Amino acid sequence: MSGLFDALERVAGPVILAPGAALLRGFALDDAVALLAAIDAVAAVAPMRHMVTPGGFTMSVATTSCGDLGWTSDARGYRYAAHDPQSDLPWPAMPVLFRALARESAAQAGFPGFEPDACLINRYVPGARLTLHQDRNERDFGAPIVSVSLGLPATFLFGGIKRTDPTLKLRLLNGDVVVWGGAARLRFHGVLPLTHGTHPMTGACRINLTFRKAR
Ligand code: MD6
Ligand code: FE
Repeated sequence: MSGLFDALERVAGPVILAPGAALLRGFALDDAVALLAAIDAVAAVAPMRHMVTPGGFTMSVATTSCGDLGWTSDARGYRYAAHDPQSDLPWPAMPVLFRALARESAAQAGFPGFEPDACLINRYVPGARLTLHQDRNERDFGAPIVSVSLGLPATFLFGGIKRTDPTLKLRLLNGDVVVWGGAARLRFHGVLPLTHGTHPMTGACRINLTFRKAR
């Protein structure tokens, strides 16, 4: 039954979450196997690692990047950098499939012409979470963010422009895409601790890709 419901949501098109924010149920499903293979190739060059926040906390989520710029965090702050600080090598190139999926997703949600220069790859194991935050390290808030969920489901928190605004809880499944731009670009959001489970494609984890135009 849930399979049928998912399929119906897919043909129904974008679900508008707020002005500027849309959920594209299953939009990346046909690409999931190829995306995961490409993620493995990126992680072979730029391994997933647990970054330290400026406040000194080690993140429960493991992170790597591909594209011209990668997202990094350390005691000095959050920023985008052209090199992986761990190896001093440039981040791996963004796979063509990633670029195409990001562009098509953004267009579906009303943001044509999206050309991401950074893709942050996050891996969640059971218990890993992302506290409520805004994505504001990018130079230009005119471009949206495209977020692709793979593997185990997660509960996504979608808040308002103030940290204390009420949050909507959204279950994100393998192949779901969320696009975030315009009036929604600076909304607070986060991910609740991942619950235990195994997914046929990823095993005991969830992987999230977020595509950004960082400069
Ligand atoms: C995640 N995503 O879903 C984390 N940011 O694992 C994000 O932090 C995020 O999904 C901006 C826009 C969409 C997102
Ligand atoms: Fe975010």
